[in-house]
Amino acid sequence: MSAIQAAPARDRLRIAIQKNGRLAEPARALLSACGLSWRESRDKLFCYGESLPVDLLLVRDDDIPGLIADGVCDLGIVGRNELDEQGAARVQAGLAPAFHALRGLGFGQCRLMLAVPDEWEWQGPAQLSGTRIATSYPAILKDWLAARAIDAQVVELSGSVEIAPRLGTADLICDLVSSGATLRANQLKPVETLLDSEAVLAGAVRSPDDARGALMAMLLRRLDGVVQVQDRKLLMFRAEQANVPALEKLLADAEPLVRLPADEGALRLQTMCPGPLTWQRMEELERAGAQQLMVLSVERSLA
Ligand code: PRT
Ligand code: ZN
Repeated sequence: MSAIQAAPARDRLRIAIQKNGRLAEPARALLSACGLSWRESRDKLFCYGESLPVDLLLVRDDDIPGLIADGVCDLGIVGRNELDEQGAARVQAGLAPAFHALRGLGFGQCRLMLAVPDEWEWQGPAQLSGTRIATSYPAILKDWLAARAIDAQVVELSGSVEIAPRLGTADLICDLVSSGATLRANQLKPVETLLDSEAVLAGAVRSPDDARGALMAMLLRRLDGVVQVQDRKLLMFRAEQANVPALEKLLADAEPLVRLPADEGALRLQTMCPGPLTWQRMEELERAGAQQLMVLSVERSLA
């Protein structure tokens, strides 16, 4: 008998998500919004799906791409930074691609950036030849340097990358940035973006063609319905005809206005806005003639 046996067929879908950390809560919230619910096990590593045959595995984010590659999990929610790093490392090691991003999920946004000491005068990537760059993303950084024919030394660190220049172990760093506060606190400034990242739903390059395939398709459709409406707001207001062109200009990023007749020759207008509608923006609309403004959240939609 062969030592390697085919994995037994599974009819339950398995999704790996971060156990603790930045992506843990939003990942669960997103899957709940897709109609999934679970019974948690005592060890809190496995959650048995109750509403659908979809189970969760709670792990470290670094383990998620590997669990998909090995077929232990079908899907995972992980930062694009982590997925791309492990994907690039596989390619650099001569392995075939095993996983890819299926959907961007609209949370966990950050950027993988090069940051140099404040006192550097940044003249562009050519300046990097001969420098030492500290990072936890060596594979992405090596690809980026190679694409620009820059000969720099990559110093791999698993954490506290931002203090490497002060410790003298590197000249600059390549790390994740969101607010930029960590860089500022370490007298560093961002100069180049290698990757715009967010949480993604990742899956195997070869998706299952059994019952799990159908479950996956259903989940993706629900997920699209949730993600699409995540930041969208339905805006409703009343306006005089004469003010509509100015209001349309202020709402250039929104869908075309739906116009319904209102009292005294005025119009009742409604549109879907892609981003958050701040108080400031509502007051601006009011000054341009919008009355009785109302902003409503969209819960779900099926396209
Ligand atoms: O235990 P486990 O291994 O699962 O967790 P972890 O510590 O590896 O990951 P975690 O929870 O810190 O991050 C998970 C994912 O969140 C990352 O892979 C990114 O996709 C995403 N994310 C979004 C971030 C950030 N924003 C972020 N700001 N991950 C890390 N940071 C760190 C960054 O490394 C730097 O140290 O925050 C600091 C910079 O933040 P600002 O706001 O000061 O710029
Ligand atoms: Zn991690």
